Amino acid sequence: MNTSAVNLAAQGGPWAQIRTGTVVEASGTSVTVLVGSAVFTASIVIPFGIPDPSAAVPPAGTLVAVGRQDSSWTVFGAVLGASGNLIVNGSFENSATGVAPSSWTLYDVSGTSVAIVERPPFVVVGESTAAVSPVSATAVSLLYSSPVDVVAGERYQLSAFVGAEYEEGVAQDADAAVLALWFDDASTLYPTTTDPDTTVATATDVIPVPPWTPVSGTVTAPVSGVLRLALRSSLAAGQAFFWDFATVRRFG
Ligand SMILES: [Ca+2]
Repeated sequence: MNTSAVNLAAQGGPWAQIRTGTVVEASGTSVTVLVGSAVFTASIVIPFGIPDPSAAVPPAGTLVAVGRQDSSWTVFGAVLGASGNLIVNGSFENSATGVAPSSWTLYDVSGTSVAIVERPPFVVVGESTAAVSPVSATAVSLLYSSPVDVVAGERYQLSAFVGAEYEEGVAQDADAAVLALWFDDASTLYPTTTDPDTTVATATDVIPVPPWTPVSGTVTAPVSGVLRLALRSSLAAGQAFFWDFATVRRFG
């Protein structure tokens, strides 16, 4: 797991710092939040006059503002003006096991890969994940999402979780990345893009799942057109990736 983002997220200002993150899981009066490439537990500020504290707990997927002082993180509330998840089937629940995930497209950058829905016991959200594995000796692939209409200058948060599976004796050095792909319109497919791909976040030498490795970051749309989130898997024989909980949100 890339720990530099963890260190960055925990780096102290003179007094405190504010970040934007996505709620991964809500439990009681605390939540698990994904910020950058770090996942941590945060407590919640309850507005005065709320009789039931559990009503103030944001559900999974909510974009929230979190603040840190010393070692404790606190969620102040949902970010108003932020969109919900703009891509279809980001949790890979909409297809049967063993078939290609619906609303996603696989592109072979090099070699040949296959992407199918699997239901392992260690999902992030729901019951299903997308499993990507190489057919050739080595392979680099992009599994990219449904289209999202964007306006130049708007900011987007892209995130996903990846986990690796390695056969016995195989090097544990598979690399993952989340990319933003830019298109003229919703019907154009990769590699017919309008702008260079934006690498939003990377994870090198992804560790065996569980635990999952979060991969997330923000991007500003360079043009008005269409954005698709892409999950890049760089794999060799005996290596495979699971992907889950992919999101694209507009904010700011
Ligand atoms: Ca899922």
